[in-house]
Amino acid sequence: MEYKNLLYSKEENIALITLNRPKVLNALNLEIITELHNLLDEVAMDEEVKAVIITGGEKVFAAGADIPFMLGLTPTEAEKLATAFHATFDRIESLDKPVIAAIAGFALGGGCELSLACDLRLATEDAKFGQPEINLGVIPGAGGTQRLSRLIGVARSKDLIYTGKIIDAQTALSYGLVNEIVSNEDLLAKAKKLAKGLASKGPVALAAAKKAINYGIEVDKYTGNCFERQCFALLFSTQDQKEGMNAFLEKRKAQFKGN
Ligand code: DAK
Repeated sequence: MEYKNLLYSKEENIALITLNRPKVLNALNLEIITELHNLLDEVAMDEEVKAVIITGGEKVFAAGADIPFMLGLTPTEAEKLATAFHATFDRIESLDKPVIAAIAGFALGGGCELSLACDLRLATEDAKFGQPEINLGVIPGAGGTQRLSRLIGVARSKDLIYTGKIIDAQTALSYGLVNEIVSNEDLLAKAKKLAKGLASKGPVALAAAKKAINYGIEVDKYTGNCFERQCFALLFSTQDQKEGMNAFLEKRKAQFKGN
């Protein structure tokens, strides 16, 4: 499928999705969000793909939702837009493959929220994060109030969302908002290396780990632990479990097949 606002390529088992609206710093409108959703559906069905990278390229991740696009929305239209954003970001979370956000430059507003839906975040030294919606008279509308507070805690989320302040990569790292800081030149190479490492793991076990963490954090610990046990038990029906444990005993690298 052709995408107007996205670049898409596959390298071995890795899917690389690049936001491609450079003139507006990859601002997110309904069209790019819908395209991203469709592409994620495509990636979900592609058995060759074992890990996904979402990036905005070398200069900017995304400067937020498209402000001119939002300006004249009625509440009903805003709700429709919010539903589309939520559906796309939920699709990242429900994708049974790990998704890495490779972030250079600004990840603001909806751009920061997009990164929050990903499993892991790599950021360049010059990356900047924030939820500046308050300065536009609104609040984060694509899951930011929920995902940010789950990831970095309520106090820091309130600080970012109430003040609209922008933080640098080091601060984001200290908050646990990003997993690692890398140099600008290394961003894509590091993201690919990480993705390839994940692609070599058992895909069924990785998908189970993602589900157990993502669903488990939404429920009480007892329910989460019950769910974890079921995911764990189910993995004993896979060839990958036999392969992983036999490989350990035979002192060789496991060759997982995803079944
Ligand atoms: N939307 C549209 N265009 C944008 C944009 C944005 N968010 N951010 C930048 N641009 C455009 C600029 O207008 C400019 O276009 P031209 O003037 O050249 O035509 C071009 O990108 C380059 O930007 P600048 O000239 O401003 O570049 P600078 O390097 O000087 O500044 C900046 C970079 C990122 C600091 C600045 O552009 C900026 O402050 N941008 C806005 C950041 C922001 O406020 N982001 C939050 C947007 S609100 C919802 C879903 C989601 C959300 C809300 C509701 N529902 C569906 C209901 C989320 C809301 C947001 O994300």
